[in-house]
Amino acid sequence: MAKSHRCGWVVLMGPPNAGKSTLTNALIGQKVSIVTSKPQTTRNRIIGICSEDNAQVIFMDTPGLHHDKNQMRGPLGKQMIQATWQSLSTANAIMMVLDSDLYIRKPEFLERDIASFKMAFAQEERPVFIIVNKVDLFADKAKMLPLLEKLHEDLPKATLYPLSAAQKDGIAELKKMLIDAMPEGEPQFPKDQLSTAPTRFLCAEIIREKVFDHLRQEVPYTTAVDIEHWEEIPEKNQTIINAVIYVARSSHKAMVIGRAGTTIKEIGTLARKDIQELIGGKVHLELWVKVKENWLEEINLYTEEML
Ligand SMILES: Nc1nc2c(ncn2[C@@H]2O[C@H](COP(=O)(O)OP(=O)(O)OP(=O)(O)O)[C@@H](O)[C@H]2O)c(=O)[nH]1
Ligand SMILES: [Mg+2]
Repeated sequence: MAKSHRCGWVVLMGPPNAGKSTLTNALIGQKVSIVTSKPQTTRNRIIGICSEDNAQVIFMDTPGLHHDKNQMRGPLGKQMIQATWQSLSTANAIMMVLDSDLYIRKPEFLERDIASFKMAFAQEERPVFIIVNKVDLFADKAKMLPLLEKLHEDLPKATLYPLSAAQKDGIAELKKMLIDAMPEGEPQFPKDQLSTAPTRFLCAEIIREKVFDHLRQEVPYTTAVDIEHWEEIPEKNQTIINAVIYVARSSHKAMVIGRAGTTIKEIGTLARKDIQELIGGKVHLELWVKVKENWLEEINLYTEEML
């Protein structure tokens, strides 16, 4: 291996719904982390690996940390907080991702949302990048100036970087900057590996993404997905997958199923399409909905050992 090879870890952290998972996927060039329009989608640390000839950058997408501690209660909340701060401790460089459009519309929310990060980064020796995301949402870029000034005041050593993760605008340049910030070192993963998450976990996540997309308000937050049966039939190039969507209440079960089963059917159709793309073969997907009032207390339903 040539001496100039760089390798290191980068954490993506920040408030919920800022676009951390969208940015992770854009940097990797493939979907490794689910994305929804609802906050607190990501529940675990998700690793995405970006390999180039002379560098490997390992990205850690983390759960968004809600400013209101009540929103992060219980074992699940605890796990989300832990996943985020632990990832920070192992990173060589830090990206804090922010929704620029939100703080341009509501500047008063900025301090509230970044207070804990500001504290954590105050004495930081490692490179910190503040990703000012979603710049596609407003045409007049001058609108960003007060936000950029405030961020510069708060974190003078950090590099401010406006971009649009959704439109992949500014991604290549960001990647270059991150590679330059990595220490020299050998690759830590095979160069064709994109994530450390097991395929079964990714499939459960895809189903959870569709549940988030199709259900309103609190229902997605009380659901978890478990793959119960996985059977590969090589001669048919087919995989049979049985998955259970756990809900906390029977009223939620009815909502997940929908009138005459329409909602669950749609969730299944969309999930199957994405899973087929992921595993590159035909998929027969069966979904079941089960009520498990205390699943939120059963940490093993949503904890995956990913490294
Ligand atoms: N317009 C626009 N929308 C974006 C951009 N990046 C992300 N989004 C949208 O913002 C929403 C949240 O994106 P995610 O990537 O799930 O955000 P996250 O920070 O991972 O959220 P949590 O995991 O819930 O903390 C989704 O609806 C995305 O499509 C962007 O650059 N522009
Ligand atoms: Mg996310």
